[in-house]
Amino acid sequence: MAMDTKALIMEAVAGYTYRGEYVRHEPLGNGHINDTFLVVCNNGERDYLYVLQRINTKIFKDPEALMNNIMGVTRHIRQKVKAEGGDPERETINIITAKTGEPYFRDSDGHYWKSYVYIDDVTCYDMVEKAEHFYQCGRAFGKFQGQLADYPAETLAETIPDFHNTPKRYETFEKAVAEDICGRAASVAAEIEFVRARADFMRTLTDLQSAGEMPLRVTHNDTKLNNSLIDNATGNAICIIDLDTVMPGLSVNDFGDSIRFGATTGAEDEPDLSKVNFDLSLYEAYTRGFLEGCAGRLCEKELWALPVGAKMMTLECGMRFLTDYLQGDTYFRTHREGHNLDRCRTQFKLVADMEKVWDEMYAIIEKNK
Ligand code: GN1
Ligand code: MG
Repeated sequence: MAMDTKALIMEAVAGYTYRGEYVRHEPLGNGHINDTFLVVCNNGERDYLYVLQRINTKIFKDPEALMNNIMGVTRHIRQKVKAEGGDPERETINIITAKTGEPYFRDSDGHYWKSYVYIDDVTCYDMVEKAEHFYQCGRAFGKFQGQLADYPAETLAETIPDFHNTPKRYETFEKAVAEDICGRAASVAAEIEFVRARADFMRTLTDLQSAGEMPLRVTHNDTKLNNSLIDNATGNAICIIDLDTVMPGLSVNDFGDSIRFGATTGAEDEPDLSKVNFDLSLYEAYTRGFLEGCAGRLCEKELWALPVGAKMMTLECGMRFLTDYLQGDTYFRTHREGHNLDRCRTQFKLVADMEKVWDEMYAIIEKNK
């Protein structure tokens, strides 16, 4: 029989050499996939804080390859940070190896865990409170891409194959509609229609990529605002976290995923759509930061496709939430009835808003490039 989570957490804690004695742990963050905890230890003089995360292996099927990616990428970033005179303890995550010497801990139930040093005196925002933070977030994700520009991409495992292959995601969606295993399709006919009307658009980026017009880069692939840490003292975004989906990918998707999550007046799961509007000024703030962070590295085609990336990631994410709703909410963690449907609707509202200001989105890129 599976052991309870508390017992497994304690087993994982015992699998690491933390400084001081274990005091307590608590859930950390709002991730939809992995289980994340803050572990507090104390040596009689001060606390030592660690992040401990159980990897969801239903989704990340090869956790050892995932950890190899993270070890390689953080080692690379650490060297860059050192070379620039930055603080390698705070400007990338520092993975702790388990007592076994491996970069992960495997518990008696077969779960894989990873752990890293908690970075203190930073804030992780779930919604943009000040445009400046979003600008900072853009800079940090742009810089992240620069730091990994010379990373040997071919050594990275694809932790989730076809992660941002939107046409493939569309096929999966159509299959979910056809199977309709929960009998929910009829009640979301409008949302299904919204997706279908944009089926052609979904090929835009993959077509450019197949034609060799879009360079493959090392990308983060989950560039939500809450995956960047803002230093409380300086207000600068100093560290990019959640490196599970670092893989070869498209720069415009990294740009786009940030926009879908941050350039909005409502939360990703806001049930009241009147509160959810695409915010062009936030889009501009992020664009400025991202282009500064990329420091001239993006080619003309990528610059042109930035708005496409924004709409693509928003549409894709909404479609993924809808697919999960149709399939019985088995992928994203949900906290209430219809949670995935609420999430889907905010994304589609943002897509519709973007379509209304499409020309302005291009103009903002032109102005800032
Ligand atoms: C998931 O677990 P979290 O919150 O880091 C998902 C992303 C989605 C995001 C939507 C591996 O990320 O792709 O954009 O939810 N991660 C995975 O909020 O599927
Ligand atoms: Mg993630």
